[in-house]
Amino acid sequence: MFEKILIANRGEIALRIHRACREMGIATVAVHSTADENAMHVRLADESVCIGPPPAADSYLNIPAIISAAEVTGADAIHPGYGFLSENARFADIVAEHSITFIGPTAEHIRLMGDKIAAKETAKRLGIPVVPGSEGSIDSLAEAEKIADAIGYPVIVKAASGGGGRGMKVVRTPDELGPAMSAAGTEAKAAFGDDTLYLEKFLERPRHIEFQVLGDMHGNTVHLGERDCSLQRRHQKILEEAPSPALNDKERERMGGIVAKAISKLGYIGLGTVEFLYENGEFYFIEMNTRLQVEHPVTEMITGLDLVREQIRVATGAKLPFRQKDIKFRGHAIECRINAEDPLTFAPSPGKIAEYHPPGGLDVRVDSALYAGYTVPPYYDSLISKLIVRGTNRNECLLRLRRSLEEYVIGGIKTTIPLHQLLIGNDDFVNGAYNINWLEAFLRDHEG
Ligand code: MV4
Repeated sequence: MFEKILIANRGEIALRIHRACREMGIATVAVHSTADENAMHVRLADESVCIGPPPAADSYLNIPAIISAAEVTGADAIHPGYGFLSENARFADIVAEHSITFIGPTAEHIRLMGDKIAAKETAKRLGIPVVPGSEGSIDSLAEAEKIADAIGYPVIVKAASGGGGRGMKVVRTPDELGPAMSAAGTEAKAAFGDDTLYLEKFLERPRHIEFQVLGDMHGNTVHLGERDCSLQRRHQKILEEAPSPALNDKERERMGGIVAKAISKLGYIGLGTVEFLYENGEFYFIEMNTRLQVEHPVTEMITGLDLVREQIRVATGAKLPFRQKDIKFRGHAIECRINAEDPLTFAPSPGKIAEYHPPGGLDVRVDSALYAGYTVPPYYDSLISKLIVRGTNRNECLLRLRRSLEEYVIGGIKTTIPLHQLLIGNDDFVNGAYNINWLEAFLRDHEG
């Protein structure tokens, strides 16, 4: 087992990883920018190293500074958390070159899944259903027109290096195809330095359903069920739940089985998430994430597993301590992402936390690095807390969520708690009757 892990992240996820390490008897090293000197993850870690000024490019993305911090503290592994360097294959390579273990999949698997075209081809080859579209990249307008005609409009042009919805254009008629390709190519070139494009049938009203997977170095893989992440605004998830209100046990078992088998054939090691669009009872693969995700606690709540602990264990070469048949899904869990933002305009609201009273009680979990007197800095992601609640069924979960949101007091700044309170009062949400377009329409209705 590792003796010391450097946590290359901040905020709630740095704390989450620290907690798993602590329980495993592993010492922790926090790294931080000058803006995070008083952060909770720095206070709790066994050691800490300042790695640069506030901008993430100079600190949490500063590879030489992070490697130096690991070397001077003698860390034998680095956990990247989510965001920042978590899906940077070059970072994973550099970590390995320094004889430090990168806690995550191999650099090759990170690289493969970072290329959305290669990821999709791989998924298809491994028996996962994909969205109909181009085989590989589209290299000319003529080729794109031919494919679009064959699959039928509307289609969507996507960037091979894409992410976060950038370099993506919906095309409803043939005359829009040329301009959409130019626009998507330009956007992708600017954002990712790569204007490779591909084309898919555009799904109008899908849900976003993702399967959690875990593999070890001995060919064992399991799926840990799905999460429904359809409630999002501008590609930022707002609330996630497990299981999906749209799936039955048979669909879950079938798709979970396909995904786990595919991941096993791929030789995938560590935690991963296979993302699907789900419409009219059909699954369509879109992407695979090769990191620990923000919403992993909803899976933990219904499986009883500590995913960070399992991730660390498999990184040491340990065998998974369970098989698929040992995984039992218990009840329902919902996570609310609480951001330091105006609940309706989403304008950032950093500043000093005057009051802090998190909720508690049975099956209520708060993952947050907040404390009274802490100042939320303006430099980073506005996620300040995750409230995760479990119930024996979805209805009990909703009642517990309503009660927990009422209890939660975060004073001094604006937060998105009121948005979640608005949501749980809505019939469509309560009925689970939503798709990826639903939240933005709901917010438009609540502007006035
Ligand atoms: C799509 C789609 C509809 N049809 N692909 C958005 C981000 C990227 N990861 C994939 N995305 C989408 N791909 C086809 N063929 C709609 C989206 C999409 C979306 C997907 C998941 C969650 C939220 C979304 C919001 C807008 C668009």
